[in-house]
Amino acid sequence: MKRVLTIQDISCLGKCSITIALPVISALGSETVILPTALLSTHSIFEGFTCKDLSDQIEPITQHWQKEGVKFNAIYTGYLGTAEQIDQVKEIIRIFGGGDTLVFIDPVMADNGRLYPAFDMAYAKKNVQLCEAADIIVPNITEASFMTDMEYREEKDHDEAYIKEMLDRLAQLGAKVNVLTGVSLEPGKTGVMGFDRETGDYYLYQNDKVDATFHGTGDLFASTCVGEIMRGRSWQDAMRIACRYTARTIEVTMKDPKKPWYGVNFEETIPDLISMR
Ligand code: PXL
Repeated sequence: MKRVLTIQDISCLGKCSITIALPVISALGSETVILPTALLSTHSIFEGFTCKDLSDQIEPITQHWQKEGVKFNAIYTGYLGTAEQIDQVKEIIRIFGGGDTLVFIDPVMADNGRLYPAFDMAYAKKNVQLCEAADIIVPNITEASFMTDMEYREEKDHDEAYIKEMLDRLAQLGAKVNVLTGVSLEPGKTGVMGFDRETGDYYLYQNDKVDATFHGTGDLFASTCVGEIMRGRSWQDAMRIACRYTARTIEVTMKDPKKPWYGVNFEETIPDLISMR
């Protein structure tokens, strides 16, 4: 069985980060090891969330794993807390990465043109260093605009030249596969475009756009990609399945009159995910 280490926060309530990664990657058949970076009462879009930084636990936990000789098939990072934690994660990648271990980085920090409440521009720039250490990165357009110093454009203003330039600039940071999420190259469509720096290939996949934004969908997409790659799929197939699964989950969530405002009903669609091709 493949073993995935995921490094991100625990938002006790909020359906994001570890509370999505753990069920989704496990459902796709990999053992999921967690390294929580912080403990929050809710995700940071709630007013008044509490946050306990867990940076001081990272070294003792990983030292213990080293003593136990633990190895990972993938290291997947999402929402981290501070610039210092990015340095800690780089060290974890140095220790546990290398060989066939996939380093999958979702530089979670922003969306819709704006940084999340806990972050500043210095943190956004620091994420460049994390992407340098990655095999695959999956920023959204906002995150990529901060890391590449390009202007942020809304979906209605995307065109192929803008997306390809952003992908080329991301590739210069160093990852082999660079994937932009939230790409819209046709009216009424949304999806992802990826670029493989080694082969020079681009890959575009778009779904019909659902006119709503839901929290946690980026984490659902990234966790599905990691789980599918661990199942042996190519990055292109993993992205396509992750897009379809995320879109399906949004559709199902929209139909629920009692849906929570803070996340999607992925619990309802996990059975579909397992058989998706
Ligand atoms: O879904 C990304 C995410 C993860 N963790 C926390 C967040 C967010 C997005 O806002 O606040 C704590």
